[in-house]
Amino acid sequence: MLDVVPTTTGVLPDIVLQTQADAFEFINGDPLLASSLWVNIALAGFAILLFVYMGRNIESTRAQLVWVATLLVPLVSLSSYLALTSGLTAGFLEMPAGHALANEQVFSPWGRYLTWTFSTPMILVALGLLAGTDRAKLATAVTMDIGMCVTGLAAALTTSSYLLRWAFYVISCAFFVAVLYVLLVEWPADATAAGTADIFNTLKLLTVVLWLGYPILWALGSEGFALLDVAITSWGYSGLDILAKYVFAFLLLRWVAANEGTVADTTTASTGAAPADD
Ligand code: RET
Repeated sequence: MLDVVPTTTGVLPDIVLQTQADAFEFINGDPLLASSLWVNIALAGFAILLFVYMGRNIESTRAQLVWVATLLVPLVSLSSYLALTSGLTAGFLEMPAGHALANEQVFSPWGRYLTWTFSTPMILVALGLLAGTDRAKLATAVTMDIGMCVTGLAAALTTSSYLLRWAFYVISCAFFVAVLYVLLVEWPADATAAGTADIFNTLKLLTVVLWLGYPILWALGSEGFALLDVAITSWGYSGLDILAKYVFAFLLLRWVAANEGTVADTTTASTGAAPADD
């Protein structure tokens, strides 16, 4: 539905796309954009069934915890992509002066940044448990990660000032640096002590390389310098999601299912105590 809105500046178009149904029609009327979302809905559904099956015989508390955290990744993803496709968490924002698309109604899939707040901590919980880390480092990684996602959401939603959009972006990057520090410096040492270094280092590399793609894409996409169009940006995120979520989770679960004893015996880094049921 198109709404007529009064404008005082004369700069804004008189007809503005703004309802949930408008977002739904915009998305599903563009096959490239729509497929970037529907492919992930299908993959998330498949991953949920596969991961439930892969974890069916896992018995120890710690390995079950890794499994549940991993399973939550496609569960959140399914909800996230359904919310985007329906137009519930996507809309149109008027970009501020200074932005390449200033004064235009730009499609914004802001729900992505919102739902990363729930999915990325699960990835970190699974990795931290695999590395046998302690609660302080786990809490640091998770809270810094949530800070990264929420300020990323703020960067995407700020329409009053171009400068402030980038200020939120820089703050989000600062949170990201803290996450990278834990992943690259703290947890590898913990994983070596826990006897999970091989799989941890593979997953760490996958995670760090893929996660670095997200801020780059944000900067190049329609939210940032607008060098890439909306559908290409969306496919960029969807492609990164497929690797950073489903491929990552599959490799992790396959290893956990085959090496449950190692995960169950993992000792907490700081205390040397077996943490399985703490
Ligand atoms: C944003 C923009 C602001 C600066 C930074 C970002 C980083 C995002 C990352 C997202 C990872 C998402 C994953 C989702 C899986 O469900 C918010 C793009 C640093 C790293 C792995």
